[in-house]
Amino acid sequence: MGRHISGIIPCMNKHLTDILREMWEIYESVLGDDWRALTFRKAAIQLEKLPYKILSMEDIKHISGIGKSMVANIKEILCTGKLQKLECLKADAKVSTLRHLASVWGIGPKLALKLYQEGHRSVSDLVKASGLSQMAHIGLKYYDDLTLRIPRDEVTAAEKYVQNEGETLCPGICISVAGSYRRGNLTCGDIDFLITHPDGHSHQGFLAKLVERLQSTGFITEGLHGTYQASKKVDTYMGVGRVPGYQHYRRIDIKVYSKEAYAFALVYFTGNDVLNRKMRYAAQRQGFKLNDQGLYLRYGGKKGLSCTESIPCENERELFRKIGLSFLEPCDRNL
Ligand code: DCP
Ligand code: MG
Ligand code: MN
Repeated sequence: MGRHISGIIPCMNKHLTDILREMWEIYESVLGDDWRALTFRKAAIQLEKLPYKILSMEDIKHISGIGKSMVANIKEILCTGKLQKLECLKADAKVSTLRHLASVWGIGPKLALKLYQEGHRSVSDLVKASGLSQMAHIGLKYYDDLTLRIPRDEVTAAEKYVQNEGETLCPGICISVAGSYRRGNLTCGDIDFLITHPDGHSHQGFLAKLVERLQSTGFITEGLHGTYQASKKVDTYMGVGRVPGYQHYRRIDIKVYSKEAYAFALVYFTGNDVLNRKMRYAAQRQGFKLNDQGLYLRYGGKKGLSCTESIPCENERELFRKIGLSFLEPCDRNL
């Protein structure tokens, strides 16, 4: 099913989904209303998967998971070609300004609102703003490039490049790109590197060395290290870089995990986030707590304490099985 979304089969229902996607985007990144965002998102993605074009309400009768008010929205779009709610939101000067401010990497709905209240109205005058995070400064500096989607072939080139540099630094290191790229999407928002070492110890301290190397070759131009906690089994870097031979600067995430945590990390970091939420619920139903580092047995009910040692999982299939879900290929994880 994910194939449709990744653009291999064109979407038959753009007349509906463009509007639903815009509502999703406004609720999520401007209004910070995650629940409403999710209802529009689910509907958009359901309709994108349909192999036929919806022309009348008859055509959506059999689709599950679309509630009453979403049916009303779809009916309105079919009849009028528009959604009044969206027209109102777009006509609202404050909403469109917030949307513009929140288009900067590192500026979420809350910060956008604060900046708005301080009188900021455009991305170009944010350089004068005080109290921006380091992330937002990077987002501003590379603003034009970071709003662009990344074609798949450029991500492939990035993966090869970093694999090569990594191998030179630490033979046997395992580097791959997860996220939307691994789900097979034709364009990506960023490049999500996931790293481990099969020997069980060489991953330790590798990230700092890799970042230093990638900075010296000019691949990474900017970035922030996450705070490393040995207890957390993960080392993180978020930055901006440019693949040799390519024009634009891109957002880069790098995460290094221990061999034991890798299967959990691979599933989590491949996503998508809706599947991650579904997997956490499934785990809960079986009496577990699941995160990007492990699967932990709970005692004392749903909200009870969980064990500190993870149940081992060699690979993704084993994890799906242990929480009672059937395995999904990465290309089928665009839920
Ligand atoms: N993730 C998550 N919840 C979040 C953020 C991320 O579960 N709030 C997981 C699922 C994502 C993965 O991490 O698929 C990578 O995060 P990205 O934000 O890079 O998202 P994608 O790679 O899926 O999409 P994009 O092409 O926009 O980068
Ligand atoms: Mg990504
Ligand atoms: Mn990412």
